[in-house]
Amino acid sequence: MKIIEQLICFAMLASSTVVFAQMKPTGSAAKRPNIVVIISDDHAYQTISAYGSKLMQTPNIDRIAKEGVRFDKAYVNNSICGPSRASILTGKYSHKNGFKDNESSVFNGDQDSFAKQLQQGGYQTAWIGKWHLESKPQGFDFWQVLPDQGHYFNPDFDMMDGNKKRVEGYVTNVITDEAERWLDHRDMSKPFCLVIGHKATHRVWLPDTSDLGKFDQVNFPLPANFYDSYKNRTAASLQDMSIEKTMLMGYDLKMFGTEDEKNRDGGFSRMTAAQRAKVDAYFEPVKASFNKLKLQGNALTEWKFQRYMRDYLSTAASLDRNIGRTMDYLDQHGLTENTIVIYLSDQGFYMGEHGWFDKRWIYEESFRTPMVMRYPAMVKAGTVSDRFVMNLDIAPTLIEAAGLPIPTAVQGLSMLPGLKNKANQGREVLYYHYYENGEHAVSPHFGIRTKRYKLIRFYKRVEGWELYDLQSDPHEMDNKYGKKGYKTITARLYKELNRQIEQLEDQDALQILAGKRSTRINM
Ligand code: SGN
Ligand code: CA
Repeated sequence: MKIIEQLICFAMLASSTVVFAQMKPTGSAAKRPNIVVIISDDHAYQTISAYGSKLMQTPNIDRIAKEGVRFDKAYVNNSICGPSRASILTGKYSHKNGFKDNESSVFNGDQDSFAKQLQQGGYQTAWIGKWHLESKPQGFDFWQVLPDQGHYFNPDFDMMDGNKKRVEGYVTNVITDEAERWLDHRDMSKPFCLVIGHKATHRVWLPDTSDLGKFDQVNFPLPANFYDSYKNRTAASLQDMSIEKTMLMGYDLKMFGTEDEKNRDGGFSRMTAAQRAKVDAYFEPVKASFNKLKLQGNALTEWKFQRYMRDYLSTAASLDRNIGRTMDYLDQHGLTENTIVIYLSDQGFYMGEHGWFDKRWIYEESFRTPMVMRYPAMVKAGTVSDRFVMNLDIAPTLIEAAGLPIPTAVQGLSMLPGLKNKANQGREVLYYHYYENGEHAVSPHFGIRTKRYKLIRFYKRVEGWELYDLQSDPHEMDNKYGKKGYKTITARLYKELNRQIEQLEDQDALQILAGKRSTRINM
């Protein structure tokens, strides 16, 4: 080869190496992990045995934790479905991604998301199940989503081609089947990212027919603060989410007054005759014995609590079993080693604490969410992490795991550095902002949580501050705001709150704190 030819050849080789190096993800291209994110709805960590729950066994969620990591301090930025999902997708707080509440927000799908990043980076992407973001999914090669909240029996799906599809069966089984079908037919030449959005365990809790009666022999203990008087906590005293007053005998607990009323219920009217016969055969005798009891006052409230627990946990049993099916699928197809599996709920939920069901609050039960992750290539089996992680960390974690650069606009932090190096403690402070001001009457609020304290600013429905010392008062019953001895810590937390708000550029909160916005509404 002449010198000149050699030089040209070398230049070509060098330039192709450069191009390859640019395209090549930071991890090994061949080894880019597959990703399965399973997002449930309203699943309380208090009911998961991996988190020490004695209420029921959840062997499959526990398995993810045992083979990977259990995050004990996982939180959400805004404890309600649509906003949490929008933050999971974008890695940004609600004020940045625009989806602040379920009442009026529509997700702007034109914005960036982890799905788009992965898709552009060569992944095949899919979202199957509950979506609840009001606009069509973008960034997915395939999607098939429940319209709005979806139904437990014989769910309808919105399909990519604009059609609707109804699938007979119980929603958690059906979503798992549809996810498996997609996995079977995916493009095997690419790594994949599949999000499975379960409807369970959202209100109103309807178990699969095979799980009816599963907890009938159990008498569930009342949480210590079940009979909360909400002393010194105005917002808590004004909510509409108590088991006593808000939970309905018919709609929620299936103790319908008349057959007509039951037939009009959307969950019941869509059952097949065979499904309906099984469901009726279970609930009708419960109703007959309840009617004989003629309960009132606390006895009635406690009966409702027991029914709530039974229905909720039976619904969760199917969720856990189906998570197991997805794990088995990975095993059977040789995908276990190179697939990241993350299980989380869109937020936490009250199982009678403070007398409540539902979510929304910055208080621990709803602010915290269960989150477990398996990633054999990086995470040591049986890891327990008490770092502060958030729903908005999912996007940067997945982008980084795929070897792609994390866009600068992402506010969440990748969880990978903390998993690689225990000394990396991540964030010290969590920032939260809840906006909705309708159903369940929870006042909008924002605040911060440090390792020990929580400072909360309520606005709009209630004007006021709350301060908790989580060390001495883990159940957040004793509002210390304005109390003697708390001046210094309040000033320090107030400064930190301001710092978070400025750093995260939450203009609404900034104006409220600066007193530039009248937030009071007439009640
Ligand atoms: C529905 C429920 C509420 C629940 C919201 C938000 N009412 O409105 O209890 O808080 O969804 O849930 S229901 O009568 O429809 O059951 S979320 O999961 O979408 O955040
Ligand atoms: Ca939810």
